[in-house]
Amino acid sequence: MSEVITEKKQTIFSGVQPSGKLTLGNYLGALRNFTLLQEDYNCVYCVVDMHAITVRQDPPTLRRQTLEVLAQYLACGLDPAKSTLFIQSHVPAHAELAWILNCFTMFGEASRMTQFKDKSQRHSDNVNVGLFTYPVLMAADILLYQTDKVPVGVDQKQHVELARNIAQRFNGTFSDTFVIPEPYIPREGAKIMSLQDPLRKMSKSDENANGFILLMDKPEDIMRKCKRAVTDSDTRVVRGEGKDGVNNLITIYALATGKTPEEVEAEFAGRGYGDFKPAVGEAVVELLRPIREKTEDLLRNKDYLESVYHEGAQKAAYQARKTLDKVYRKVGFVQR
Ligand code: ATP
Ligand code: LTN
Repeated sequence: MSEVITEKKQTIFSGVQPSGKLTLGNYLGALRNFTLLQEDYNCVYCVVDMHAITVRQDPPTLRRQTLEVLAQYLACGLDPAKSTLFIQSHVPAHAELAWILNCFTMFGEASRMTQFKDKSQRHSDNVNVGLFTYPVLMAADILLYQTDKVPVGVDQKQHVELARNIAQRFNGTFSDTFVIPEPYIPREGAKIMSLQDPLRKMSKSDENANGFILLMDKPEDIMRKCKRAVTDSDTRVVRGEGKDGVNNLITIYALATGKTPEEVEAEFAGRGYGDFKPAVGEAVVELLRPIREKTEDLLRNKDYLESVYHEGAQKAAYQARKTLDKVYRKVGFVQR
């Protein structure tokens, strides 16, 4: 008797905050991989608006940015027929599971999260409890979908590890309930650095707009920012210690053109930064052009966006509810 073995696809979950405009760092560290993964995995991607309000947001702006992130998911190639795309606040199970997981997270381990330490320094006038329990909500996001892999930039690795610890603690206390997730961090592009301060990560909340490139930046702005990028007093386009600015530009150029860093070094051998920086600019302009144009188109079609997030929330809620029901039973809540 012949037997067809169909392996169950593994599940991927990730999210992006609508806390500003997306940068080239968000794209190369996260969104680009979301798209690559959707062919081989069961993918669930969320716009995490509930995470965004851990720092003050202007409500109309938050609403607009939430749709912008969804449009950018689609513009980067995510296909609602293949991946589940939704808005976090539309699926109440996220908040519900987060509460339970709060009771399985130790105060000490939450206190060690470096993002909390950074953000509470940067927003010292608003160190709210939500900012502190942010990683627990993130664990709920991940664990609700029985996620195997979480594609993120390297700055989120510690949060995924916390989600693993919480899942293991819960499974150990009761019995196997959650799949233990793993971070999925790209080899290249996991931490794109600021163009103005290459020792800091490129961040959309940087006060200096020359430090980041936005997916929606106009070509002339991208060219200007690349030409002004901070490099070093050496002139060679090679990677090396202390050449953080150049290392970063080589990574960006390599990812934008599909070349390896070695090929980039060979291409610019004997040529200086005066040639290299505009070439990086042009490569980024071409990489982002179709994404920007597609996003602009989609944002003119609110009905379509609405149909995507409605359908996505329905699919997500079904999966999430299955896990939440199991959790409620295990902790001893009376069935409704
Ligand atoms: P902020 O910059 O305001 O702190 P953020 O960009 O880190 O916010 P998100 O928008 O939620 O926060 O991040 C979405 C994804 O992009 C995450 O997976 C994160 O790891 C990744 N990411 C963010 N910045 C970079 C970067 N500079 N390089 C690579 N990946 C990044
Ligand atoms: N904290 C993440 C955003 C995020 C996320 C998630 C990423 C919220 N929930 C679940 C992966 C999986 C950030 O990038 N700042």
